[in-house]
Amino acid sequence: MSKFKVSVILPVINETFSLEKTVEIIIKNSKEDISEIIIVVSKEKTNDDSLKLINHLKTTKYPNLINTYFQTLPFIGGAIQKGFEMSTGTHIIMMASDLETDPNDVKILINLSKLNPCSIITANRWIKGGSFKKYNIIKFYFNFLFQLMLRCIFLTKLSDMTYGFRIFPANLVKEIKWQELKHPFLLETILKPLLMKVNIIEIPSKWEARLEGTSQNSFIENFRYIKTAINIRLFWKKK
Ligand SMILES: Nc1nc2c(ncn2[C@@H]2O[C@H](COP(=O)(O)OP(=O)(O)OP(=O)(O)O)[C@@H](O)[C@H]2O)c(=O)[nH]1
Ligand SMILES: [Mg+2]
Repeated sequence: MSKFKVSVILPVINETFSLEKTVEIIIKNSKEDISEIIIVVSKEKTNDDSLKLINHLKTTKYPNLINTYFQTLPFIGGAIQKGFEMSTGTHIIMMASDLETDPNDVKILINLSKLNPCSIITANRWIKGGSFKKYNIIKFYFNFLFQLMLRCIFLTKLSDMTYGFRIFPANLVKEIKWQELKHPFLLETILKPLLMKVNIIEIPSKWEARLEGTSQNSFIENFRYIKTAINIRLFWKKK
């Protein structure tokens, strides 16, 4: 494999200081391993304050490290798929820019990925050392039950398949045909590799609710995850 380099994908809608802190921590801890930070924005939805900050980060604070793209497909899945397409590293990190994916864990993902370059390393809020802070209580119980259901359907010991915070070998994400555009995309990115028997390693991670902006995922949309899981289990075959 060529020299280990990571492309980090950050989708942005309404984050400012959270995005800046995310980028700062990643660069402070892992600059030598990062080939680029790919910020993906929506022409219709990303707000002006975020766009202004992104411009400042790209042109003044971290020139040569940040690339920005407009997504061509809608929603979070469309944004991350754009990042997958544009990434040039040997490995790709998928995370958020709202600080709900702790940027301090990025160096742990990278270090483990260096030791296991063909594996996916994925963050898990449910295992020892992981946690939820200010998570909606109803979502918390639903999330737990859903993970249990997924474990039965996919015969796996993984226990946080809906958390979109992981590092992948780039060749893997480029060879899979992705289908979801909304939040269930985050689940799709673990279920398809799981069916391909890719080795998946979990690390504990602490989730904490965002301090600015709003989630793009409505409560009712969470039920779409079930349809995604069943469709992939029953009908998906890697060509
Ligand atoms: N470019 C782009 N970014 C998005 C889109 N939807 C969400 N994001 C970003 O992706 C990250 C995660 O999205 P959230 O809407 O907070 O969803 P989540 O935290 O995964 O899910 P919940 O816990 O259910 O809110 C955030 O940094 C968002 O700004 C989108 O349509 N386009
Ligand atoms: Mg969020």
